[in-house]
Amino acid sequence: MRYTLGMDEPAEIIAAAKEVLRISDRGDYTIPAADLYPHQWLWDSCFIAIGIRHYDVERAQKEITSLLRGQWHNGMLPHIIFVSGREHYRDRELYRAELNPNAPDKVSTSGLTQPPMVAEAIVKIGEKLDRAERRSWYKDVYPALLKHHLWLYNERDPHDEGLTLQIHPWETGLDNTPPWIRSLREHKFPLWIKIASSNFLKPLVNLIRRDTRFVRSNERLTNFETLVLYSEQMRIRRKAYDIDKILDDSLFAIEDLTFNSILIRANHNLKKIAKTIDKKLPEKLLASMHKTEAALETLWDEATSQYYSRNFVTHNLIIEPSIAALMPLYAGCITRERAKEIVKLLRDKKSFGAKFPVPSVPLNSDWFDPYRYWQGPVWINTNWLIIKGLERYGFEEEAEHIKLQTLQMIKKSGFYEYFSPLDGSPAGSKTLSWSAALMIDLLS
Ligand code: 9WN
Repeated sequence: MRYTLGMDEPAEIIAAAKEVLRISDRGDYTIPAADLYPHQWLWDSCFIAIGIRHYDVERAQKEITSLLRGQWHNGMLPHIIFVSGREHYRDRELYRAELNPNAPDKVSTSGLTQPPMVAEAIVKIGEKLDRAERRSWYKDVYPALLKHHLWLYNERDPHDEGLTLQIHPWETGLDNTPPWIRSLREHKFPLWIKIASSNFLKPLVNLIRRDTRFVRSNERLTNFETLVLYSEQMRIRRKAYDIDKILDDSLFAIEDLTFNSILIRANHNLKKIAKTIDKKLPEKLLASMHKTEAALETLWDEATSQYYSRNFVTHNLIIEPSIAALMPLYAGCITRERAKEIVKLLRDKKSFGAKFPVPSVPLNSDWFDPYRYWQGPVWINTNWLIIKGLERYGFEEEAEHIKLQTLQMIKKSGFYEYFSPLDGSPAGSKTLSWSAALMIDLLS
């Protein structure tokens, strides 16, 4: 297949990446992968637009405006907009977003969100437009973007601390990352989860799972993790996505480091957009944005010299290293001293300094597994975020190294979902749209 083998020159790789994106193109939006992810996802479409803008700006704009059609009346951007038709009835049923009066009327969506990458995608598209076009593009999307940021603070920062909280691992985009699975294990689970994830019932659960029909089970979440995430979603659905009710009896409410780092960048981009079109952001929002940057520092742990996510309920840091530790580089608001500490982790061969960087879990973690989803493999979107962060702080050499190794993995195997950090071998879906789109961006 042209898009998996024999790619050498950048032009060939770009052509192959475009082909992957063409296959998953559904008109105004792109699905992440036809096998595993047949709907439109929030941060996927943002990364996809960042790639597509290099050869079709208008289509990249559509990728974003099609996301905005899913916006809830309260401003939330949902993490999935479902395709219609009977085939995917079960996916829509899992959410039943219409239980909440804020759900949109014309499209079916999830009731959760995902990291706020939209502002970055809008600005990156803007870079490809002339001044007048850029202003008109920004004017078109500004009201929805502003509404989304207002929602993030109104609903997800109830104590006005500056950090937003996430109510489900799917909201962080790093589904089974060790800090979440550890936090979820502290939960009391319905007995059926214990029974259903026993070895005895494994064949039955495997039969129901859709993902393992396409990808080897050792590359996906365990049955226990899958069932726990599923049961958390059902609990949130029972509360009809009402945040007060959800927080009333929740142990899983996390101030996620990756999400909040991305929010900080997004805030900068929102300010840029507002300035370009002569809009004044509300004072309260500006104050919250300011607080977020200061609050990020409260996630630093002196004893281990790294940043972590925090449990919203107990206010304790979750001392469980993962790729999130590197994301404050992307936030761009930390001091150079802190940035140097992060780079130390990246260089450390026992930690994140793998032959093929950057593992989603440090190599010396008990959780590390080279092929298991967010518990070890290298993902192209997190590499992209880290590269951008390193460049911002002037660590050009480190950024270039990650870029080159990323290119090697893609050249050898194609646009897979993730790769082993030990030898670069591929895993997951064979054609993940953001792997293709972000490769275009890195090569352009
Ligand atoms: C649940 C689509 C999405 C990504 C996430 C990734 C995975 C979904 C899943 O796929 O999550 O949202 O079914 O596991 O973890 O980051 O946006 O590519």
